[in-house]
Amino acid sequence: MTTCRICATPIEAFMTFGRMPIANGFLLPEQFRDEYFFELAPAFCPCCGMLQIIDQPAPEMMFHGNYAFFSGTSRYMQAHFQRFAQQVMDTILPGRADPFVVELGSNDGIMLRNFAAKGIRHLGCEPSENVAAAARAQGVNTLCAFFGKATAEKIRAENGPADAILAANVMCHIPDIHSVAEGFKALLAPNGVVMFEDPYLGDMVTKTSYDQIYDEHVFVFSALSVQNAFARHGLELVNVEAQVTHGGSMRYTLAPTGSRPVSDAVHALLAAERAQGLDKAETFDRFRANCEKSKADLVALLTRLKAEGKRVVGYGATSKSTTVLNYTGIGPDLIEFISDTTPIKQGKFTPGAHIPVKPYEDFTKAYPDYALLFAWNHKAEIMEKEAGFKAAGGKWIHFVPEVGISE
Ligand code: DWN
Repeated sequence: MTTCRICATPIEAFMTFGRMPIANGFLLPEQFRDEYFFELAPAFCPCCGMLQIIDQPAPEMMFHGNYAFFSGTSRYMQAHFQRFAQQVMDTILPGRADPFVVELGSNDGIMLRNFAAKGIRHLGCEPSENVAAAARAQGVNTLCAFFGKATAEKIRAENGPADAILAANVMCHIPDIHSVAEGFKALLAPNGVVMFEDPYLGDMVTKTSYDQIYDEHVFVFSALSVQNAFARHGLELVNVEAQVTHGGSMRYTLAPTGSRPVSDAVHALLAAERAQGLDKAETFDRFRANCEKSKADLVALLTRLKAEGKRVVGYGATSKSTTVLNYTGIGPDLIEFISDTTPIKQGKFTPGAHIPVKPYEDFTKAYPDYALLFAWNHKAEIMEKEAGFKAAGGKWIHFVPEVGISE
């Protein structure tokens, strides 16, 4: 029997997306034969409200020296993390002598470089060596390690307590939240805070953005589940701030229980989540039905376009697209290639579906009739730069919040 990773209550999957490969496991033809698959099945814990996947591949299979996702590929995300860092500098660090900031999963240093530029003591803790090296090359102090209690104690012994511990799109990747929470307690200064943001369950349910569920995302958080997960470790949810990034995210602030007032925003969001049914299993039965409809609609649309002789390519070989492609069974027969600006993905094939990934220039040099926007969370940035595609008569296919074609 499977039990909840947070509260050990027995849980069951409410649906399965079927056999899934490693979401960022872009590969070459000679690797197809040995490709790894696991069953991707989400479950909701009726006791603590945590949405989680039943099985997750070992961390070393997902995060390693060839990790394919570099945060700095989006200009909008660079600006977002500059604002996040500035918020910490303006609201948390003032009045502290020689403050120290730690970031979990600091990737290529997209956030910490803002602290480095101001001469603020900082340390990134990043398990994938290649992205950690990219951060160091930009002057961002980076330790190549998974974060947990032992790592936190080592960091504290060498640097002293942290005034702010940050994480963006990282906490939802870590199955052992309890070890991370103990790490926070070991490392945090008594008046320090933890601030982290991740894709938000409320948005995922509203938009049927089932592609947020893949191997790396072991959890999809709500305020209810975050509050429950950390309260047992003496950490209180004291603030929440909605973010537009990654298709709808939430920034959570935790502090040692009783050390800071709980904001009105926390009370309001908890009430809104209960009203939305994020504390009820039935909500996820409806979500499953919406996923099935989205799948059928997307397959029908692409099949029709193929029958009409149209060229369709994908835009953005996201991790999320691995769930979409493998759940729907869409392959190279329906999508000619996926264009992506990340060099490490180019010339390879998408996990499981084996659609070629080509450089961005392949998209612009011969525009297709239709582009399926896998990187839908970057829509504003992409639309800004793709006026030429539209002017050439190209059309966008979207699948969030529902399947359709935009002129
Ligand atoms: O949590 C995670 C999020 C933050 O990042 C990770 N588990 C992995 C990753 O997820 P993702 O791959 O779904 O993230 P993105 O940011 O949606 O990926 C965008 C992809 O699209 C990248 O491969 C870069 C590419 N891209 C592009 O080709 N042209 C992106 C933009 C903005 C563009 O203009």
